[in-house]
Amino acid sequence: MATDRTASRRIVLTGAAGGVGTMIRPLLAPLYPGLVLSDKATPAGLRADETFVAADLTRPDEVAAVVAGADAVIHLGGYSVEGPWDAILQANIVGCHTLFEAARQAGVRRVVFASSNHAVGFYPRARTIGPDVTVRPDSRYGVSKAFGEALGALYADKYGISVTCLRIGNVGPRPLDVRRLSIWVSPEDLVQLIAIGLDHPDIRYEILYGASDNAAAWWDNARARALGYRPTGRAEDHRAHAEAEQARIGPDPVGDRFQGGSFCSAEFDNDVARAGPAD
Ligand code: 15L
Repeated sequence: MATDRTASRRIVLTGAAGGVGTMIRPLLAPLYPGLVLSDKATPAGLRADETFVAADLTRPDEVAAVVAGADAVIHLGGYSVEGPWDAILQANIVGCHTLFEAARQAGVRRVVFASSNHAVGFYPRARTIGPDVTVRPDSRYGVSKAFGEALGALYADKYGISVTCLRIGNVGPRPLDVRRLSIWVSPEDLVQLIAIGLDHPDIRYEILYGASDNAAAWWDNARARALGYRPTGRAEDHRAHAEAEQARIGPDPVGDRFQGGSFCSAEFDNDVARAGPAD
């Protein structure tokens, strides 16, 4: 892959103090020297050679200060699970718009947006989906991620920002349960996808799945592979652990049917046969 990776690029990581930010910070640092970390709170274990700029995503002045002079933004910031509407609205909808708008005004060339599998969580597990399916969010959180994907498309098409939306499954050292055998992504593989978003010369607007090389995958990630993605994590290597954990969790008649799992069954008040796409 020809890239435009250079040492002089200023790259901003929002949500740097969160769970995913904490896992990928040390992997990004050698690839992107001078990475600027941002969050509301100072990340734990901030080293002297790391740069941190505090910002609340709902404060345009603070976000503008963070992205000033930036070439690219990795946007992990916001609410990362289901929550009350007002919290999701502020952090993920207002916050995402504030980020994209500040990026546009600052002349940022690329944004990698942390979307989520929960934008499409109501697809049944029996179906393999690609990046171009209609969104079927399973939560207010999932709706906010679908919003972020749509906003990214607007800023790509109207303002020429290169935008990569990663529909991330579950990031961690290994899959936590049977559902995660299908959607797990190792921190290393996630960084590989982020690097494609930051460096690949052909990206206008892409939706890619944030998943490792999982034999039980529900997602067709051929587009990511065409862009050079070569995942090294294999969920099957951890099957025994995932199945043991699953036995402790027990059945979820609604969640077990859909890709979004417990995000689908939470607050569920429908006939299960009427949920998700009809076909
Ligand atoms: C997500 O989008 C969440 O950020 C994460 O906490 C997990 O719940 C993950 O999805 C998942 O689906 O496992």
